[in-house]
Amino acid sequence: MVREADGLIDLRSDTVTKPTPEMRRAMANAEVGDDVLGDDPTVRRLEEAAAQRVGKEAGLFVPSGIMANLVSLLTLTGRNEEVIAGDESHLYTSEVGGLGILGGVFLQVLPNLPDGTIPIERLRSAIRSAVYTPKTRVISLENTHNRCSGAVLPLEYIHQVAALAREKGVYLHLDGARIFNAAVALGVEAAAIAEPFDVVNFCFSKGLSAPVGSIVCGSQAFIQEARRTRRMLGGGMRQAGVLAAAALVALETMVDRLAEDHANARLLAEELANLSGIRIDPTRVQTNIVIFELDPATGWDSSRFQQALREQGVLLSLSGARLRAVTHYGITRVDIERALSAIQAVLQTRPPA
Ligand code: TLP
Repeated sequence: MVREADGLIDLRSDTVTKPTPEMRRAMANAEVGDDVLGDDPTVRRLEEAAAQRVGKEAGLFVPSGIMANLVSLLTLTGRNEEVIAGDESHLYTSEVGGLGILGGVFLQVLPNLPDGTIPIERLRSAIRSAVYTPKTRVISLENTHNRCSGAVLPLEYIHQVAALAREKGVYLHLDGARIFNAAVALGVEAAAIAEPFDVVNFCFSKGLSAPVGSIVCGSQAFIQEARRTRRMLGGGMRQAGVLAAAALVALETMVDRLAEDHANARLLAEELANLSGIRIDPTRVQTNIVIFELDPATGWDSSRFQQALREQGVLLSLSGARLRAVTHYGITRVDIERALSAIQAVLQTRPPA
């Protein structure tokens, strides 16, 4: 990525990534048509390639990760039914309660452990169908788990949840916004992670660096219904091939390099652990998300610290009351070293009165 003129080191999110030169060329040259009428050949190619990549029959291109979750879950549920998800899930913490507002669908939240899982027995006892409760229709997992420091769910755990879902007759959904980070960390194909899920979403616009777009993947019959849901949400896009072209390049060229982001995140986490005033368990950092806290003895709270670092040219985001740094395309090892020096410099000062 071309360094911005202001030289900022932007670790707020992997969503800040800009399209690569190859993506821009593909966008300029994309063959397009009206995708709502089924006429865009580039979108069709993307949907097939993406579905194949996660081992599903079909895919549906949508504008965002949030719409991918909405399309998936509104298609799998009806009014007065419910989705079970973790209390740290993006679905629960960051999507404005859309399932309830738009679909009359209840979200039953269970505590996430720090590794992003929810214990199987806790899930088992939460599934319900009594006449006086909403009926559980879906269990939704997140992998990697954003607010759990980008944790990767163990494959064995996913299979245990899938066995429970099958036994109880509920669907299994994956918010796999960063599924390729999980795949690269585990050294497996994304299809191996996706296999036990009925429906899988992932994003092109995060670590894969495409400008816009996410995908919903599942069976042919499911995607046919999901297309109606997308239309209801106003998510049908016309000459969307210009976006799909970038997403295709993302899928083809940007997956393997995620290992670099993981190495940079690990370096950042290990060095942060050596700084007094920072609280972090670096062994939790498996992918590209580093979440840490400040020792109250430093006198800093996270939002003032974030502001002070911004003045040093380093941008972090907040994850609840904690600070978050996300590594991505365009962030180098040297940037990480510079960010660490800036963090150290701020820690050596006291916040202004
Ligand atoms: N996450 C964003 C913010 O909203 C926090 C980020 O910077 O990490 N699922 C997961 C697991 C996500 O992390 C996100 C975005 C989404 C869904 C939503 O994707 P978009 O922003 O494309 O709607």
